[in-house]
Amino acid sequence: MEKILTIAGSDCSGGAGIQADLKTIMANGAYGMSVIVALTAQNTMGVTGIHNVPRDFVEEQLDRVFEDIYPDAIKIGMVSEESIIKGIKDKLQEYGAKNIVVDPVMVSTSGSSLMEDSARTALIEELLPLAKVITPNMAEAEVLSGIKIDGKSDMEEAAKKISSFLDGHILIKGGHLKDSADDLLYYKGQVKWLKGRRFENPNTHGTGCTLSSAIAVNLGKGMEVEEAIVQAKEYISGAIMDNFNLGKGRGPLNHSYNIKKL
Ligand code: PXL
Repeated sequence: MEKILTIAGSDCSGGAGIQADLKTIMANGAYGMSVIVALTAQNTMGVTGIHNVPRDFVEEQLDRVFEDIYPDAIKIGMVSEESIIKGIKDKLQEYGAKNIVVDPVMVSTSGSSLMEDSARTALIEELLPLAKVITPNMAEAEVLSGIKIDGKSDMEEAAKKISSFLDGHILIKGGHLKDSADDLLYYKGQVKWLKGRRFENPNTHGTGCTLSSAIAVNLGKGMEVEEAIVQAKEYISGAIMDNFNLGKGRGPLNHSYNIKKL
């Protein structure tokens, strides 16, 4: 069984962050491990608090994972502080980590900021270069590229700009496009549009976490990047279409829709 590590923040309400990642990893048939870098106090209505884990302790967790159960792929999600980012980079380099997916989390689905401004440069300079795939949404792609995105051609421009930060693949998620929900996959100057379906379900808390974790599992299984993304989109579409409805705000997906009822 593939061993997948998520490095991310905890969402106590279970729909996003570490919790979404571990559920996704299990539902996709892999063994999940988690290095928690922050606790958040939140629910489907919003985030009220963030408590970061000190850099040393993030590094200590990474040491314990890598010295024992070496991950086949890694997903990095919310990392809100510059020092934590530097610690993660040092350790991933030390251990020669591979198949790294970076979800450059900046704002939650409910609209709360999940990254300190000072951490943005560190994310760009330290973490993006390690990634095989990065998965910004349109708002995150705007921040990373400095380009205002209104449509597909802006997405292509933004991806080109972002490609100066890494050799890996850039997946800009088009869920908020006006006339389609297609995602852009950009790699070494090549542009590919991946068809997306728009769902009426407003319950989308944790979709970014879920997609990036599913991609990591698929890379760990040895799939090529495009196939890993296409299959991950299939999984997430099923989890959204299940029309789960929990909480008073934008609710979570049903991560276990594909697992037989006991
Ligand atoms: O989906 C982005 C995200 C990542 N990590 C944590 C979150 C969220 C969104 O709410 O809470 C911990």
